[in-house]
Amino acid sequence: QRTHRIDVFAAFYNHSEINAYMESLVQLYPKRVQLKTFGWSYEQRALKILTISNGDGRRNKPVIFIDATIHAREWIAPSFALYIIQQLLEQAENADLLLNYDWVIMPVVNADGYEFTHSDSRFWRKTRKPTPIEEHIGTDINRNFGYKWGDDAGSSGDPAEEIYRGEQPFDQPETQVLRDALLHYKDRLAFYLSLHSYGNYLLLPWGHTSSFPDNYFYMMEIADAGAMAIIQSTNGIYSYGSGYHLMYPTSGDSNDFAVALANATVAITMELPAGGFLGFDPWVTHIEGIVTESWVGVRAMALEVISR
Ligand code: ING
Ligand code: ZN
Repeated sequence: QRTHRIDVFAAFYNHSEINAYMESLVQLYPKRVQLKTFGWSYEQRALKILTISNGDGRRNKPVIFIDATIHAREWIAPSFALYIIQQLLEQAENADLLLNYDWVIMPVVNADGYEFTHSDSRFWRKTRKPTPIEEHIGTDINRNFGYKWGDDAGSSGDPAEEIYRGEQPFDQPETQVLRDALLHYKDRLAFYLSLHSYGNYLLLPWGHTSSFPDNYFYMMEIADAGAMAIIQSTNGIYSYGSGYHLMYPTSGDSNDFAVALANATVAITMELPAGGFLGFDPWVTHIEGIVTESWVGVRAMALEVISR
């Protein structure tokens, strides 16, 4: 049958194109790819998660879990997720990454917001579910997780704000889906990577406090491997350290949740490079450079995780 192919460097793709592409991968690689709808967005879009293996039939390998598009306007993130999928499926040189690990990839978490950035408002960040205040729509998924939710600084209770945390932890269906997916892989989450833009940062836990998780120095070694590989390949510069110290305090984010409640050994929020007018909107002509550079970093981090 016809399979739909995506040229990652040629365009930004919307939610339904990305879902159709993932469906086509199931047809193309039936032994290596599984696609599961983990739930639906507020506007009833299917939230799909792709699992990639080498097809050797071994079950319950440790997992490298990658999500993108928690924030709608950060368009380079889903493009990079698609590029990672193609690298794992099509490039024989990446077979070492799949020998003892499965990769689980969710390219579009905030499906409604992402569609809205294509149809209406390019710089929308939040979901599209109404809030108690009629004129304000949307919640920040990365403040809606139920670990240290609403703790101190780092989120807002005001629906007008871009970092509005919601009325309750996990009151957004998209947050519930990502929570359930992470908990599904609990205790075999070797590496959780959340793709955002922008700023060239590798953000480690914690976001909610100035202190550090027990294995912070191990996480720093992983981040260091990624940053060093990137600087050697393109001279691209990444800073790495805890989100709290390097950027700003955040509470209720997915990174902290993954480590605290889903037992992720390493959690990194990768802030991809800026582009375009406002940082979130790189030109199509910049996609290739950004995703190929970023892959060098992610590959190096994965190899460092795998070598332990
Ligand atoms: N930045 C992240 C945000 O959610 C972040 C920064 C994430 C900091 C996780 C610490 C932990 O605000 C963007 N660009 O979304
Ligand atoms: Zn973001």
